[in-house]
Amino acid sequence: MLIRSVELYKTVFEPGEYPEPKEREIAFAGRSNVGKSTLLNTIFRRELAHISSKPGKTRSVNFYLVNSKYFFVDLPGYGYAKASHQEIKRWQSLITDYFKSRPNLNLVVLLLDSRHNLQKKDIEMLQWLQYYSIPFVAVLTKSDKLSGNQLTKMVNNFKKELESWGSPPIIPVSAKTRKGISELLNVILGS
Ligand SMILES: Nc1nc2c(ncn2[C@@H]2O[C@H](COP(=O)(O)OP(=O)(O)O)[C@@H](O)[C@H]2O)c(=O)[nH]1
Ligand SMILES: [Mg+2]
Repeated sequence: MLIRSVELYKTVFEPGEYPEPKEREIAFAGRSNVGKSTLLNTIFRRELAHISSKPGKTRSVNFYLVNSKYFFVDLPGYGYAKASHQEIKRWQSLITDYFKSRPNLNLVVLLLDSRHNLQKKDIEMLQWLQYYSIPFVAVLTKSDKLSGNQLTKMVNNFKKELESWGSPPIIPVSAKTRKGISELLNVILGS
């Protein structure tokens, strides 16, 4: 899949305020600071997604219109250590409301840091994906920070950990080297 055009179509702060669905919708989810904005900018080849110096700041659902017919949706990052109880509640209602409301959502790209094993908050997200029966692919971010051997080891670890979650495709990526980007786009197109 080639990205021919992309625009930030709508930013949503409250549950329910979503745009009319397009042909297909792909959502990007992951812990705060996992590299979600950087990955989106790398996919788009444009600095559209805001890379925050203050983690946990983005509390909106951003709809990017790609090639005039797909929505790529940037979900708010989770697991920010300093988030208040109220912020976490708000985040949960945004995400669950989003998962419930989007008929054309057919894939979630779940970002995981290639250097760490699954975290508690990632498991929570996996439970939601399972509960709402949403297919997903696991993307291992910042793979340039690992040596070849370390990365192979982590991919195998994730493979084992994700067996009980339906053995999704696992794609190591790097925004620095563009490793895995075209493979990810092919998976998205094939979804
Ligand atoms: N080395 C490396 N750093 C990355 C990569 N992707 C993101 N980062 C860095 O990780 C930090 C968090 O990235 P950001 O995209 O803001 O994360 P977000 O909170 O998930 O949107 C930033 O300092 C990025 O420069 C990558 O592929 N390689
Ligand atoms: Mg971000």
